[in-house]
Amino acid sequence: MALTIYGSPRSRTMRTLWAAAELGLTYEHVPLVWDDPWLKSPQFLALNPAGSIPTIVDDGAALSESMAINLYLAKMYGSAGAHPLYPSEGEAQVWRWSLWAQGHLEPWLQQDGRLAAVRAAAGREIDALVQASLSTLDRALAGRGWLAADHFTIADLNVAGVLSPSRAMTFGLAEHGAVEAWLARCYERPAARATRERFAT
Ligand SMILES: N[C@@H](CCC(=O)N[C@@H](CS)C(=O)NCC(=O)O)C(=O)O
Repeated sequence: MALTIYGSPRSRTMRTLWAAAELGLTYEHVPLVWDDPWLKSPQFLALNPAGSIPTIVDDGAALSESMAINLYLAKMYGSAGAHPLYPSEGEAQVWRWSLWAQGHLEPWLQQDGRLAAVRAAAGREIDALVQASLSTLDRALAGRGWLAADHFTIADLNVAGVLSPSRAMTFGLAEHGAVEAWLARCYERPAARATRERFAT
């Protein structure tokens, strides 16, 4: 296996770096930032026509989109063992929560500078959408430890990677106790701590 991960840890690439740590993968890291002109070079566009990060190349095959990358890595390298990151039982729930995170959480939380005007125009509407999604997550987590199985899986990582402690701090989780406790459990994991320390985020 020869894996290259393109993307700065101060981007959505952080969730892929965390997944790689959970899986114990070794990789070459190319920490391109979101506005690096090389992302729009013919060489990089051949890897990812969107010219965005994260992008990976694994044994010569390129893949982009953070959720797809994490699902691929987890399925390829994390399907075995007693508590697999990619569980065979619960696979559909892994897809469901990963897609939910990108469809129903990330659009309201992302801090993309180019969307500043859109966010300003939307005003408090976005707060209501964040709260509605957090209520969904809170209800799903009530009485259970993890989203897709009886142990931590890539579904938890993908949703927690979108939410993140720093984003959670901006709106608070006091009214969503199950989410607050689950997010703490996710980020207390050794691989999460090691990744954050390694990349100092
Ligand atoms: N849906 C994509 C979004 C990727 C994305 O927009 N990444 C940002 C950095 S976090 C980026 O590369 N922006 C530069 C651009 O799109 O030109 C994913 O989850 O990977």
